[in-house]
Amino acid sequence: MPLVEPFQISSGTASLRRILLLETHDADGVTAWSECVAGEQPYYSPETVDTAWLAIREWIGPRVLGVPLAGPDAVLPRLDADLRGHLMAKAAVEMGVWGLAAERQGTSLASLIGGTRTQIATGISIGIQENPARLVEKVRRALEEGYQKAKIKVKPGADLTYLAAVREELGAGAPLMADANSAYTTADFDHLATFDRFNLMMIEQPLASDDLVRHAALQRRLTTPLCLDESITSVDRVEDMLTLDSGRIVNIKPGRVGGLAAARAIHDRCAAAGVPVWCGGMLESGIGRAYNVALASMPNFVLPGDISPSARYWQQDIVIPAWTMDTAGMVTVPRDRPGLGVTVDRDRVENLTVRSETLTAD
Ligand code: OSB
Ligand code: MG
Repeated sequence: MPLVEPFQISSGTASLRRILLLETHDADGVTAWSECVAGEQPYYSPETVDTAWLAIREWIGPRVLGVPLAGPDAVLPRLDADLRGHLMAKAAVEMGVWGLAAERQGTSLASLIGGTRTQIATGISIGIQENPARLVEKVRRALEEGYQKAKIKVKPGADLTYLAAVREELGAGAPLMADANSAYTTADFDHLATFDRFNLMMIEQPLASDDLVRHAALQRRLTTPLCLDESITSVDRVEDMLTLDSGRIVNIKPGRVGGLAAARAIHDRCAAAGVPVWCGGMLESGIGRAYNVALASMPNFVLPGDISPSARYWQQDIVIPAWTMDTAGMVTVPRDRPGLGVTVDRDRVENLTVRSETLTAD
């Protein structure tokens, strides 16, 4: 699916998304769609859409197909028992089982997982722009549209002048944050320490994903809270973050952590520790978005999520109705509809399909 506009982060640009979708069937013929968040290139994490395809076919599928499961909570432990990594591939399968459970029970995914909100506060994630003036216009327009937070992608060489321009033009009250996708190192600490003057809500993932120790050292030099994204792959990583004070806010993406059970556990641990969380995004289609919206309806999602409406990404989404946001920057949780709360536009999915494979229990 071509993106409405290219999306540039510190490590690369996406203009088009090859999206891996799953349609999971249970023994009674109930079906549910889910989505893998892996990108085409390993710009965000080592997984890609092709490694996920391989992992699902070779290792993940065979561990769940035809296997009686007590419920969706049983999926990740089974996959994690002997398979290392491949969390995005695992998450795609795990979330499909949650979708199935919601369909079977005739309940919304949000209520199945214990979500309580009826609306989700929404922020926008804005890629690296050609120049600061273009960024200012993008952020200005987004805040006028109602977005409750603007996340600005940064990298060395495209940070201070950009953040300064936006803060200067849009005023002290504009809800701004930055996301570096691991573009900085300890050599940049003096530089990063100057970000405090922009009064950002948070700085997301400045350092490498496996570097909780150095994130803690950086947090000691900043009053702006650090938010961890790539670093948080499990509840144990949250424990490490809390022990070390590596970050004070967590971006939860179910696709990054192995699915909804892990996302919920991370939510609960953060709530107990008084750490605010918000739901991130991975430029998902309307299918992946349904899982993010359901997750973000849980009580400790107290900051605006990267849950933009369909039109921000796609000319035409693959779900009906498309996801929308109101002028107050809220996305409505489809609590009155069973399952994902949206219908998959099968004709459109078929037209966009370049490759498909059926996996069965043997
Ligand atoms: O770091 O949050 C990120 C998109 C692709 C990969 C990584 C990230 C993002 C975003 C986009 O920020 C959020 C969205 O889906 O709108
Ligand atoms: Mg991020």
